[in-house]
Amino acid sequence: MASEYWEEDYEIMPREELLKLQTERLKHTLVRVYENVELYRIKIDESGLDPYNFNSLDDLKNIPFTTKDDLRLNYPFGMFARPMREIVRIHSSSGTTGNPTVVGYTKNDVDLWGNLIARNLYGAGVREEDVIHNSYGYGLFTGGLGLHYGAELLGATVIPVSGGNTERQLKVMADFGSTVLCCTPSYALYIAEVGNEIGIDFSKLPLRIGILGAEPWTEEMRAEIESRLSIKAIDIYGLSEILGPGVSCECLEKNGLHVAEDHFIIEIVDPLTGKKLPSGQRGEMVFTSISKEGIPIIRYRTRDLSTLDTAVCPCGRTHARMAKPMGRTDDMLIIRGVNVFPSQIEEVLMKVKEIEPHYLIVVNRKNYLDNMELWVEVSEDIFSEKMNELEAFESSIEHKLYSAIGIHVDVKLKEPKTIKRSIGKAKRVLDKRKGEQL
Ligand code: DLL
Repeated sequence: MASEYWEEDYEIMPREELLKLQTERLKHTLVRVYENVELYRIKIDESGLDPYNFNSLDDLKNIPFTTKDDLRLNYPFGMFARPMREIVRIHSSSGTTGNPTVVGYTKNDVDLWGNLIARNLYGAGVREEDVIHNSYGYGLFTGGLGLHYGAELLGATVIPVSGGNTERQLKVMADFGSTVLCCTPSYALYIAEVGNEIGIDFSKLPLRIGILGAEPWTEEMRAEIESRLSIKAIDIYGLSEILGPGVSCECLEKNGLHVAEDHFIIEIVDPLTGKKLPSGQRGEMVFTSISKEGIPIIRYRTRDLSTLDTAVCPCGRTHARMAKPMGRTDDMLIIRGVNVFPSQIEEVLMKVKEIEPHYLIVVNRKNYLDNMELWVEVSEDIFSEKMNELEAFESSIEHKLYSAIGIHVDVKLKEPKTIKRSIGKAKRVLDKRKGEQL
């Protein structure tokens, strides 16, 4: 019988051995960054650790965090640990303010990345026979090329369709027999919507798996995508500063994303104090890369919130599972003192069957008071049938939201297709308090 794992030796390695491997790899990484990256020489000196005599994972917590600002201040290549002649690829992630962050990969890094993506795809049930429809954007964004190399390494057929021109995507999908769709969850829904409009019955297509990520999505959104596209939807996570996609991914159990712990150390810290949280508690994920050469990163604060489970998964893999990341510390809205994450709203909305999975949260401040509107589309039928009951329908959703999050949200039902669709990461919040405009 063929193995269930892409790299059995590592994926089901007993945790004790895994921790030994992490210690060994971390030690090498610390020496490398100490000798080659000024910022890390300063941080490691500050911690009082001797990188040449490092032998306890527990000491990692003494090294100060790395933040997005560190990368920005060292823009573009100041944190590279290898000379440019060894860098074979550059990616970059644009922020809303200031310099983008820039990351560089050596040949070995590109190979490592491909291997991790192949591991993710294999764990999600993708095989050589599959035809991979890669709608993640190709370019400086890590999604397109990241998935591409891994899919090729696995031996599947890759269609590098990238994002946009959705009708053409659907033609390609139907004509070429795509079996695996890679894109953001919001784009997957848009593909489903356009497909329905042009009369495609997804249950008749060979499409069977979705490798979806790059933005938060709820379990309710997963159910919607699975039923509309007739696929099994798998969550993949990553960030360019650490690698790109492939830092973690769900297996077929769909119960947490396995972090590639043979290449990354994950810590969960209290976002306010920066202190490590007891196991199982929700906090900010902090990652350290222990195999990368181009731009190794020590204790990177992701701002993404999650919990960690180190119990062995029913699939047999021993790598810890992070819960679906449902928010970022900087996504959290504070509305009249109450903390709200967009994902909490999505969770409530997706349970209302008459509405479409397209919404926008609009936050404003009037007379010194914050208010939150929720624009949400209703389906074509409901809109024409229930015109005069719309108000009652709005208040019923307002009630549901109030009982879930404890604040009043002004629900505004919108006509079908009036909320902007996304081909990449969806924008769910318009914060007029910060001067944002439609
Ligand atoms: O989004 C890498 C990626 C590409 C991941 C394709 C998965 C698939 P960045 O553009 O640097 O990299 O954005 C990273 O996106 O810190 C999270 O806030 C968010 N994010 C990524 N994946 C997920 C996910 C890519 N599965 C930022 N669930 C991260 C929730 C996610 N949020």
